[in-house]
Formats: sequence, C-alpha cells, structure tokens
Amino acid sequence: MSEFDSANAPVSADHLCLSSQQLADLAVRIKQLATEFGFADCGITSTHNEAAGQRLNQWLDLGYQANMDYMGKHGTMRYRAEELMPGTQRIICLRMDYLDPNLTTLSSLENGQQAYIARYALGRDYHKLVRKRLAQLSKAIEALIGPFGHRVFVDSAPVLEKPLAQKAGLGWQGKHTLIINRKQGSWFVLGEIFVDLPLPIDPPYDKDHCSRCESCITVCPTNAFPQPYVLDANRCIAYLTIEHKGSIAKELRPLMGNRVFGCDDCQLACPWNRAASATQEDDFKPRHGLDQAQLADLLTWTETEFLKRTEGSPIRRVGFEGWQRNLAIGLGNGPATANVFVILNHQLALATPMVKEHIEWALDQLQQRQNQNIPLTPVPLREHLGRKLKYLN
Ligand code: B12
Ligand code: SF4
Ligand code: SF4
Repeated sequence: MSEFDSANAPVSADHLCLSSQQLADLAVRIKQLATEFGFADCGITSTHNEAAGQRLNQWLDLGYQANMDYMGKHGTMRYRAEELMPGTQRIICLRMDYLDPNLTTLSSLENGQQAYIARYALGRDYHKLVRKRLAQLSKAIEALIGPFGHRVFVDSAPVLEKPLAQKAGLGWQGKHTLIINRKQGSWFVLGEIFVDLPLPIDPPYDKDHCSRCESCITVCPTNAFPQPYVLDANRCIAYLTIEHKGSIAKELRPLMGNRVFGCDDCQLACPWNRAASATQEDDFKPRHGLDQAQLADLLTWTETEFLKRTEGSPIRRVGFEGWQRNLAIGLGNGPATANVFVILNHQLALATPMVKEHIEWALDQLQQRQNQNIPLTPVPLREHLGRKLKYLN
C-alpha cells in the first residue's frame, strides 16, 4: 500500500491533511506518472495569472483576436482559475510532442500542387488523445490518494495555457508566442489538470532564449506579428484556414500559398526546433496520406467523403465549406495545369456562393499566371534556413 493510499480518503479540502512531505512525494509521483502516460514534461504552478490576463485584455482591445469572440467571452475566468473551477489550488501543466520528424515538410510547402496541412493536424485530434491521457493520469492520482477535486483541460475551456506552462517551468514564450523547450523545441501541445491539492509549486521558466533572433517574424508569410511576442490573428494563416468563417480577404490569399489547414512556418524557422524531439504516439502519424495529398484531389471530395476522412481529426473544425474555400485558394496559388482548370470548373457548379467566389478568384489567378507568366510565390523558408536545415526537408 502506498503512503498516499487511504481507502477512506475524503474528497477535496480534507486532503489538506497531507503533510508537506506527502505532498512533495505526491508531486514527484505525478511527474513520473505523466511520463508513463506519454507526456514529455510536467510542471505544477499556482493559479495566479494576473499579468498574463492584463496582456490578454490589451490584445483583445487591439482586436487581435479577429472573429474569435470566445477569446473575450469569459472575462476574468480565462486567467482566474478559481472562477473556472472553484476550489482550485494548483494547476498541473503538461505537454505532449506531436511531430513525426520523418515527414517531408519543406518540400511539401514548396510543391504548389500539394496541400500543406499543419504537422499537428495530420493524424488524430490532439484534443481527444490528450484529454484521454489527462483523465487516465487523474485516475492514477486518485488511486494514490482517493477522490480529489479536479478537472482536465486541453484547449477546451477559457484557460490561458501558454503563460501557465511558462509559470510551471515548461519553457518560455518565444517571439512567435508559442512555448519552446530549450532542448526539445516547440512541436508539442499543452494540457492541464486543475486540482484542489496544495502541491508544491515548480519555479517558472524565467529565461528567454530568443535573444536577437527574429527568424519567425521574418519568415511569416503574412506578416502577422505587429511586434515580437504579439500575434495579430487577423493575418495569421492558422486563424484564416481554421477559425475564420466566410470569405478570406483577397490581399491575403496569394500569401497563403498551399497552406490549407494551419501553418507551421514560424516554428519551422525557429532554431530551437533544429533538434526537436519526436512524438512517441502512433495516433499523430498521418492518416489518409494527408501529408502527401494533392490539392486537386482533395477538392474532389464530397461532403460525405470529407466527414468520413476527417473523422477524429482536427480538420473537421473548419467544416466542408471552409475546407473547400482553403483548397480553392491553394489551387489559385499553384501551377496553372489543365487538370486544375478542369477540376475548379467542375466544382464551380457544385459550390456554395462563398466557395464559388474563391474558385472564381483561383481561376482568375491561374489565367493571369498562364497569360502573363506570373511566377509562383516563393517560400522564403528554404532561403532563410539555408544549410542549417537538418531534417523536415
Ligand atoms: C487562440 C489560439 C490560437 C489563435 C491565436 C494565436 C495566439 N498566439 O494567440 C490562432 C488560431 C492564430 C492559433 C494558431 C496556432 N496555434 Co493556437 N491556440 C489558441 C488558444 C486557444 C488561445 C491562445 C491565447 O490565449 N491567445 C491570446 C493571446 C493574448 O495570448 P498569447 O499569444 O499567449 O499572448 C501573450 C503574448 O502576447 C504576451 N506578451 C505580450 N507582449 C509581450 C512582450 C514580451 C516581452 C513577452 C515575453 C510576452 C508578451 O502576453 C500575452 C498573454 O500572455 C490556445 C489554447 C489555450 N486555451 O491557451 C492555442 C494554442 C496556443 N495553439 C497552439 C498551436 C499548436 C497553434 C499553431 C502552431 C497551430 C498551427 N500549426 O497552425 C498556430 C501557431 C500560431 C502562433 N504563432 O501562435 C498550442 C501551442 C503549443 C505551444 N507549443 O505553445 C496551444 C497552446 C493549444 C494547445 N493546447 O496545445 N492559435
Ligand atoms: S502560423 Fe504562419 S501565418 Fe501564423 S504567425 Fe506563424 S508563420 Fe505567420
Ligand atoms: S525563431 Fe527566433 S525569435 Fe522566433 S521564437 Fe524561435 S528563437 Fe525566438
């Protein structure tokens, strides 16, 4: 029987009976369990997140959330954990790697006939996988100490996950705003368990290793950083291709290239990702050949096919109409082949008015490219990275 094991353990506040030594031992055990459940790192932090909350409010005031109204909807709850889950005393922050380093990445970005899908979205939806593991981890903690108050989150509620992860010691927020681990890069997702246990707190990650580097800002295709450490979602391709509903501004379309779901350029440019760690999860491996898919083939999917092939995938979030819109833009930015003209013209008759407008734009772009030899927009990453690129070619 473990020292935490007590068959009659009461719920919530009575856990305060655990001595500080028992709480310290429990924190160590939780971190071991986190590794066993596939997490790359785990840190524990307090609920205090006011400074990040103030910066969130500034960001919202500037309108950088674009149409993501949910970012401002819950007010202070997003940075005051006790308001989200009364009784919360600590937040256990975790991260899980998702990158398959054997994927061809840069060449996919450069191939105007291929669809580029963000590396996190090629396999199973991380929300499902991480949530399952967080629930298993919580159960394992419960097996040690008996029932306790807790709730798991993975991008699923108003939680400022990145500042919490930084405070829990998982890494620093880079100029591209994502959390980076100095040894393992940034190709991971975050999750949390809010608990009512007064566990010992880990020191925050106070260093910032960005230094004078500005690679992410330089390569961003749409110039989405008004200043370092601040992202304007209105211009971010990840926002446009995943969260944005309706028409995409014409001036941004040529800059999107073949990125049809999410964007990784700022992470690809980051020197701390040169030796990033690989995922241990088969669930993150590409499904349905999505890492090599041709834009034109994807545009021929019917809605039924879309729903079938994106089952359990994060791509579902964009919906069939958004998916078709993104593919039309990708095709408009690619080579003007006879096949592409045929497919776009065929889809024109079937499309909704919003998609139709994007297909017409794509046809116009291709026509112009054919007539006046408008060159394809180059991907600045290759030139930027030069010989520094060791993998993800
Ligand atoms: C909204 C959202 C988006 C939006 C807006 C992104 C953004 N940067 O805010 C869009 C749709 C664009 C997006 C894109 C992506 N996202 Co997203 N997204 C979120 C979400 C839901 C909220 C993020 C948030 O709170 N934004 C609000 C702003 C205010 O927060 P912030 O960027 O941290 O802003 C801080 C800085 O500006 C800082 N600050 C301001 N001035 C200064 C000055 C200095 C000197 C410093 C140090 C800091 C600083 O203060 C602010 C508050 O702390 C989180 C999940 C969650 N619930 O937290 C996932 C999340 C951030 N996304 C994630 C991912 C993976 C992505 C993509 C990589 C997906 C892709 N490949 O397409 C891209 C990356 C784009 C990018 N460079 O950020 C992961 C990040 C994991 C990691 N390693 O950090 C998260 C945590 C989801 C998860 N559970 O794993 N996302
Ligand atoms: S995800 Fe792409 S578009 Fe968004 S900030 Fe990063 S490089 Fe720019
Ligand atoms: S590319 Fe450079 S500036 Fe951007 S996050 Fe990485 S280290 Fe920081």
